[in-house]
Amino acid sequence: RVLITGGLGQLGVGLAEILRKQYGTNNVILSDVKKPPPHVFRSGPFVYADVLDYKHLRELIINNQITWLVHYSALLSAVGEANVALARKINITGLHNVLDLALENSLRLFVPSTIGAFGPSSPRDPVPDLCVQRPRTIYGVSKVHGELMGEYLHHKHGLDFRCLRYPGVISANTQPGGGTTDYAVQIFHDALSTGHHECYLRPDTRLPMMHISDCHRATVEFMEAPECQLSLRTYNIAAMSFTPEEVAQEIRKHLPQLKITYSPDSVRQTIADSWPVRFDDSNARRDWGWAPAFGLEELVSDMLHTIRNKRTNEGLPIN
Ligand code: VAH
Repeated sequence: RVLITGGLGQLGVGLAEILRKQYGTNNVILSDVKKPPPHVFRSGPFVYADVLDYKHLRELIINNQITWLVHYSALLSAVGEANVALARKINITGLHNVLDLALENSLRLFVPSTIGAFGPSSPRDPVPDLCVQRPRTIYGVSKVHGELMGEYLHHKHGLDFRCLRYPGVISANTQPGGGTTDYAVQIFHDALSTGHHECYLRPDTRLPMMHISDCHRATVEFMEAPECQLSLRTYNIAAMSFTPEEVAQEIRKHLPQLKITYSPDSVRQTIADSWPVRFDDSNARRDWGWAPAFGLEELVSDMLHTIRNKRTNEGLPIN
């Protein structure tokens, strides 16, 4: 059975849907520290679980015979900078609870890392799997710590720790929750509603990005890969890198009237400028056959199509 923490964030519900198709609805349990919308309860088991409550998490894992744990609970980049104390608690103490429980119960543990695990002194274009990592956010620092702790427990005690460094994830039906790459989701909603997007990054800010279905497929394929194929425990995965100007241009092929104005926000611009421009994900491609399906063209047409349908179903006007 699979337990997903932080299940009500950008990624949990979609990942649960895919895993439930493969392993059965009742074998995938979503959890989070807030009440889910009704459709989440209808789609399969949900439990309240706080990663800071070690005893309750332990009870959940044992009583539900959990064998895989996907740990999505975390405060992401800009959100974390606005609440460093909470980010340190959730991203580090919460992580340690999960690591200890995974070791004690021999779980296969997936913890995501991020482009944010690199800093200004890392190679940026492209950034390899193994290089200097001196991130400048509490999010990045906690994610590097997660990579190091997971690999330490793997090498010392055989913990089946698996970690993918995600790019910015672009989704139509769920909100991103980090703040730095989130413009690349908002621009699609703005294009179909107001026709104008105000971007908090400079037009030339290039960042690695990925369509949410590629992100989910990479996670499942990686979790299912035989251990003997993994030469690393932490891998970069990539699909594309684009700037606000480039994604705006691609959207204009469908909606020529799209206006984009720029008012860079210094906090998020500084974070974005410290992150890699492109990922080198050749190890993931070689070891476990990673290959993205969505490039910028496919991403833009899928996002516009999905959001257009959503707005029509909700009776909202379309620009
Ligand atoms: C953020 N979307 O902006 C998240 C993600 C890699 C970026 O972590 O923080």
